[in-house]
Amino acid sequence: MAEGHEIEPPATDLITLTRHILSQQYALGERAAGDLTLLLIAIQVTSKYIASNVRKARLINLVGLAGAENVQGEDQKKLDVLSNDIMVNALRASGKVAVMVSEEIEDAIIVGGSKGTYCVVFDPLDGSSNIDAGVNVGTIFGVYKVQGSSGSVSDVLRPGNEMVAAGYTMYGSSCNLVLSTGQGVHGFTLDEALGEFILTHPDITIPDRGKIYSFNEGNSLHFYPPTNSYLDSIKYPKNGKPYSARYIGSMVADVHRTLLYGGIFGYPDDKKSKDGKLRMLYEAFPMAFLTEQAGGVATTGSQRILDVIPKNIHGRCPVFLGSKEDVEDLKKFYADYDGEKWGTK
Ligand code: AHM
Ligand code: MG
Repeated sequence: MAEGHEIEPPATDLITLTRHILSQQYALGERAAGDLTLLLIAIQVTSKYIASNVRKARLINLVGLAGAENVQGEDQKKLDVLSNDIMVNALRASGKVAVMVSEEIEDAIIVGGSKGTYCVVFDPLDGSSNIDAGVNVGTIFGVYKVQGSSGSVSDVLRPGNEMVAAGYTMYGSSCNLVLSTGQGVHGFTLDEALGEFILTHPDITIPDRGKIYSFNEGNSLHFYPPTNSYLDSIKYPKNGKPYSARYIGSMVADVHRTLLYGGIFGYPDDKKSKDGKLRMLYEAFPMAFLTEQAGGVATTGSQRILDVIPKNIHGRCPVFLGSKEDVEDLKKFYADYDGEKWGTK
């Protein structure tokens, strides 16, 4: 074989997701009962099962509408409904969950008789508009610890900075699970032959500055002045090269790229959507948690996302997240912005 083309022997010490989660539990010593470990393992199984259905969707008649609307008044896709049921059943069966909130279900699910001490908020299949085209979609989740002796909705009406874990699974050309339990961000890739998530992206760190912006600029007619002025500043820079645009329309995919390559992802509030589009509990908070853990910044424009206190379980907030320097630049446009002058406050 020509020099430089030797095939590397396979690694003999794979770090699986289960091993990683267990090692984090062991590091806490006797303080850790292992409940979070079991909960995260349940989420891991749901991800494999949803991944398998997403991959086969076109072949097993899982594309298209389910014939119902969710609480947001959006048409549910068959895969939305299936993914939701997979998550609810697995989390309930784990015995570790007292409260669940799903994008697809109007009310919080209080798990009766549960001795579980955790609450899980999730979007079972985010990016539904991309499902039927086979474009990346994902599951987003966040975990809170129950505060009292039994779970109630107040346990999830808490800021994202109180989450104990957050992550997402992206169903794309590969299936990637990205997780943080507050000790950095670690990415795993599903090895389908082994049926295991393998650590492929240890300690993900967002570059301090990127070259990519990711906004749905089709909405710019409705954007407020600071959003458009910021976008102009990176498209028509006084010095240097303009930023590249990349927008998939699946938050999981757009945030995944932002974590790896840097840059800024934004879904602003605008004249049509006073709080933006993305839901706080199961979209904005988990992604803000991951972003900060990876060394980036996540803001509504005027406030740290993780400090926002949700008023209801499906509440929304504006989202700007990514590389520290890029998001700090955007924040300056918001700091200078006089909403009253523009008739927007
Ligand atoms: P969904 O939960 O109904 O899938 O909506 C959330 C998605 C996000 O993944 C994505 O960032 C955003 O909606 C895209 O919205 P738009 O199509 O308005 O650009
Ligand atoms: Mg969603």
